[in-house]
Formats: sequence, C-alpha cells, structure tokens
Amino acid sequence: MKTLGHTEETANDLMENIADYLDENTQGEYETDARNDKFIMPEELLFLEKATEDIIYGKTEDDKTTPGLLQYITTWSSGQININTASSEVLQCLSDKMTPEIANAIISYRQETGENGKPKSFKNIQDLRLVTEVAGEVFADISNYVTTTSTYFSAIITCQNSKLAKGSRTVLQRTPKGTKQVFFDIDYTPKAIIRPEIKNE
Ligand SMILES: [Ca+2]
Repeated sequence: MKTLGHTEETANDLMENIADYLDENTQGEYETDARNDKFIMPEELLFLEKATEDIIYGKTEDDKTTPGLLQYITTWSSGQININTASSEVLQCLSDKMTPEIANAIISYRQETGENGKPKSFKNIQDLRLVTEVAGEVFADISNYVTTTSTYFSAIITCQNSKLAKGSRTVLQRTPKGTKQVFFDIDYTPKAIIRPEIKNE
C-alpha cells in the first residue's frame, strides 16, 4: 500500500482490519461480521470498514492517480510471486531492499529479446542473478518468495453494449494432473469495465 502512495497509518489500519477478519480469534477491534477464516475472493475486502472503495478501486484527485489495490492482489495463489509476470509494484513488496529501480530492472530484463526472437524469461529463480541490480543481498532476501511459473489463472469474460455490461469469472489451477476449475462466478462484472454512463439493468 505504501508503494501505491497510501500513508503508513492507512496501511496499518487496513492490515489490522484484514488480520481480524482472517484470524480465528474473535477478540480484535474489527470483528463485526468477520469471516474468521480465509477470504474467498479479493472483492470481499469491500466488507471491511477500513477498505474504502477509493483504496480498492483507486481514485484520481488533483491530477494524482492512486491505483486500486484490487489489481495487485489475489486470494488464489501458490504463495509465491511469479518473477516472469509480476508488476513493479508487486515486486517491490518482496523486500524493503527492492527499490523501484531494481524492480524496473527485472521488468526491463523480461522485455529484452532473447535468442529465439521472443522476450526473455527467467527459466529458474537463479536466473534473477543475471539482472545485475539484483545483488546478492536482494536475491537472498527474496529467493524464498518467488517462482518462475504461475499456478492459478483467472479469466474474466464480459459482454457489453450501450446499456448493459455483464460478466463472469473463473479461476483455474494448474496441477501435475492437468487443469482444474477452482472458482466460478457467473455474475461478475468488474467495476473498472463499466463506463460511467452505463449501469447494470
Ligand atoms: Ca478474527
């Protein structure tokens, strides 16, 4: 959240709110309607007192845009960050030592052209050392939290005309035995795709 421009206080309040919502303990400050279990989907954050729509979906004020948290988080994960696909903001969350410059160096490496004419990718996490900026210290700090393959894939299908926007979402998990569907929401319309003049009917 600090990477997105929120204050430490806003970040800490939301962190405590999330912790109370998640943990089995029911004695916290933010236990009203808490699930006391894992989140099922990222949008559940909207139930939380400290997660305002501005934080979740982002806002633009005085020409300054604060991106929404929703595009950086997930509830389906192997627990590791894919260095072949992660955004600069997500990479920066891996370590205090991961500056925006180092995160951008990783992204620049991915955009270079490899031997086969395609963009380069990290074949394994040791390949991260090929990025000079990821010095020994940074690598040691993040190596346990990163991977080079994604396990979960989310697909959002939307239909839209001048009056109506409708969508659905599925989440697939790649397993050694093949791909399985782990989530399906038949009535999911991402707020970001709805133009201001269009309302669901
Ligand atoms: Ca709790």
